[in-house]
Amino acid sequence: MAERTLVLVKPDGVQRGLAGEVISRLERRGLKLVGMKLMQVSDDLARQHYGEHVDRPFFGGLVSFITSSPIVAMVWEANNAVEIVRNTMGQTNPVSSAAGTIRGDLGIDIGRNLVHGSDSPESAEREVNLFFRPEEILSYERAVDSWINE
Ligand code: IDP
Ligand code: MG
Repeated sequence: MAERTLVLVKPDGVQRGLAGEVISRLERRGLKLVGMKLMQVSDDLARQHYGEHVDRPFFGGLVSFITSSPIVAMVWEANNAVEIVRNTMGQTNPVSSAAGTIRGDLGIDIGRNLVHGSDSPESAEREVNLFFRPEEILSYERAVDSWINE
């Protein structure tokens, strides 16, 4: 099975009407969408998801931001999905994100950087399981697959 990764359109992205833009960029890149839902993140889920940052000064703000308004949670699949999504998103701080990336084209502030993408295959597995039940992730064939992967 191809690698899977968790992508979130954060509250700023949904509020600004950019969920479609994010989805479109990942679709056009060639990744396969295998799970998607609009959801309100609970305080508990936010703290689990961002657990690695619990001691950072921005943790409180990050949890209140991600729980402040709905997000779009997605699972995308491809060989090397984690790395491909990370480089499609751009650097964490939009100030240094390359033009052509989601954050580099659409954002200017590290606290409003529009998207989340898992940072390793191990994080991806943990995060996908946090946000999705197994039956919410679908397996299907795309007729176009042989035009995307050799
Ligand atoms: P990532 O989202 O690119 O993986 P992480 O270092 O995992 O970046 O940080 C998680 C999120 O926390 C970032 O996307 C950003 O929204 C927020 N964040 C990270 N560093 C800072 C900071 O210095 N100030 C404010 N928010 C930050
Ligand atoms: Mg991260």
